[in-house]
Amino acid sequence: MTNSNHETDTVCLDLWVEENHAEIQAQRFRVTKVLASGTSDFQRVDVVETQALGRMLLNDGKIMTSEGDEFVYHEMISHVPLFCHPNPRQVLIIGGGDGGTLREVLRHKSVEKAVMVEIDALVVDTCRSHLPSISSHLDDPRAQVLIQDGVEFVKSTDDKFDIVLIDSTDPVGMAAPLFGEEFYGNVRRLLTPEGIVVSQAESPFYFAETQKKLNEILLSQFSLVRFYNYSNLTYPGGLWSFTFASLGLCPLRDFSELKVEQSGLMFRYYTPDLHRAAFALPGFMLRNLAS
Ligand code: SPD
Repeated sequence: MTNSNHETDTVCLDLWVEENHAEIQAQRFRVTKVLASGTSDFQRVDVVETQALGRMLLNDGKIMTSEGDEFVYHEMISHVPLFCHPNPRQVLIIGGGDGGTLREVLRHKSVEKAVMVEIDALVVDTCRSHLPSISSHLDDPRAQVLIQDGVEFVKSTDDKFDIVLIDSTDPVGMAAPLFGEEFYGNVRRLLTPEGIVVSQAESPFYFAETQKKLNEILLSQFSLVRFYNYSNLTYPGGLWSFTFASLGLCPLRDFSELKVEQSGLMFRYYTPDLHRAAFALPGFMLRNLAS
């Protein structure tokens, strides 16, 4: 851009990422740099540097994770089930291409093998290059990273797992079957007798119908189903949920605070008190799930 004296003006870029919810509201983050943008057969994948939360991964414009608050989600999806199971050795992660869940799972010494099944190689490659603190354990000797459709994997594998973690995007497009009955029937088949499955379960404020449906599907497959909540900065509404479903193990009765202490691990969000408190649900959510 030039002025009448032919001097160069400074062009000040005012760049933001904006994730809108249901076309009626949105949240924005100021972007200082675009680090990577690409399109795969499945989606558009971006990593941007934000002023507020560091580097941020977006799939099709939806915020997946940020350096600033990823620890909340990744600790809560992993340590809640891993500290309830008596001896978690084999872990399966469906989705989770950024590697954050894998990183947390591998902090547990009992874990002999963690298989991560991510459909989109572009997500894994982009996070490897631009989100090193999150993707740091993709090459761990105990990790097996498969680029494959998780729905097909659970249908066809004969392997058994103590813990299955569904680290999915929202239930639209290719992720929709990850919220379906057939999928959970197959997950159940893969579980060892003390097996636990934990799933990304959206927001109690904005996705009450999704939570209700997911609860019904899980109850049709598992003898114990509970929801638990966490607070984060990047997903719309702040308060989000996971489901905990098992063939018998209870997230409160079978939770071992001693195991947390003996692990010697230090967490940024997860604590034994928070583990228990996360299962205390607001009244509107309890009523929705019971209705
Ligand atoms: N609305 C976004 C929900 C995305 C949950 N998955 C995040 C992946 C982090 N590993």
